[in-house]
Amino acid sequence: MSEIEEKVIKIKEQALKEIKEADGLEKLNAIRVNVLGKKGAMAEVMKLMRDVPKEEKPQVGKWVNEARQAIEEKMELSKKKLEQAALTARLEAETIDVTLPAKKQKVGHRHPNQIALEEVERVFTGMGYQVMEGPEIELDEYNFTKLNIPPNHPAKDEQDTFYITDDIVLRTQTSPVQARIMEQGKLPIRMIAPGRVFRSDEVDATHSPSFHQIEGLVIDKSVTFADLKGTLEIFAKKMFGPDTRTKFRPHHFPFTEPSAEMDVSCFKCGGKGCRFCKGEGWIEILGCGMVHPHVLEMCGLDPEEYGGFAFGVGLERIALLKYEIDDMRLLYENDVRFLNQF
Ligand code: 2U9
Repeated sequence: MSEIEEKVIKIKEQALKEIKEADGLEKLNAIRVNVLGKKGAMAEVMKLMRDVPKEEKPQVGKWVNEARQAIEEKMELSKKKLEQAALTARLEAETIDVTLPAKKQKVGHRHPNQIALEEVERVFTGMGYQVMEGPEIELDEYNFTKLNIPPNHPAKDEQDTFYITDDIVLRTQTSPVQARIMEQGKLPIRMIAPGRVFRSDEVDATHSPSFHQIEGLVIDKSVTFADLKGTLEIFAKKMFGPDTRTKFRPHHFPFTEPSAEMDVSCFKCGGKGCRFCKGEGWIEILGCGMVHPHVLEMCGLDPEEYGGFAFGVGLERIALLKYEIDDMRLLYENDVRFLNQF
């Protein structure tokens, strides 16, 4: 066997072995460059052709070509196999089992105040009321004077009211919203005003310096106390269940005359008396009354022509009752272990 033939066979054997062992397309490519490339092993052999006698050249050429062909065929085969394997691996990695249950998205929870607010709003908008909002920073005049709370009235005491200046306060009630709407003079009025109010109170289980009220106002010709009672009875039944009974007790507010507080029969025991209602059978829910003629006048309405009723509920009080929460502070701490329960 000639030296050249030996070389060619060796290169071929070595190349076929490496191709067999190649585990990726990059390796295969490297073999191609090293063996068949311009500066590869076969090219080196071809350089030796110069010294081969003319009559033997065709034979040597044949060996080289056969070796090249064998290597290329093997390489092509190996390439196809590796490509197929890569494709199979990719498809396996990308396989989706469409029968698997969907991942549950974590969604937030509505705050109990928000749930209670939306419920109250639903009841009143269902009766044709509009929901109105106003500023939390108010003129003393709208927070107090126009609501028949004159200077030196005990409710204005520094202890209860956050003053910004002598004339400007953090509103202590949402009533100034209604006073402003009345002043606009578009009648009749059927509205509720929900919102944050501020009072200089110490924090405890039932008090906070900032809480929420929902106040209501109806102004029209010939509105009676019976309208007030009927409306608030419907509210109580929708809010606390159809068997809820209501009781009106006389009370006093500067902005209404006559005034009352409304109790509902305990929705836990139905009125027999239990721990929830402290044995009373009744739970105090809201304050209400017929708008004081003096308030109507100060808000630009003629009390001879127009009259109406108003009411006020503490939103936190409703939320605490409805969800049997015994400490108001839980509503402000935003502890997710608490909030997740709603
Ligand atoms: C205008 C005229 C009258 C609003 C009213 C109450 C009775 C009331 C309290 C309930 C618990 C406030 O959150 S609370 O502390 N409110 O009892 N509020 S009548 O009367 C108005 C409002 C606006 C122009």
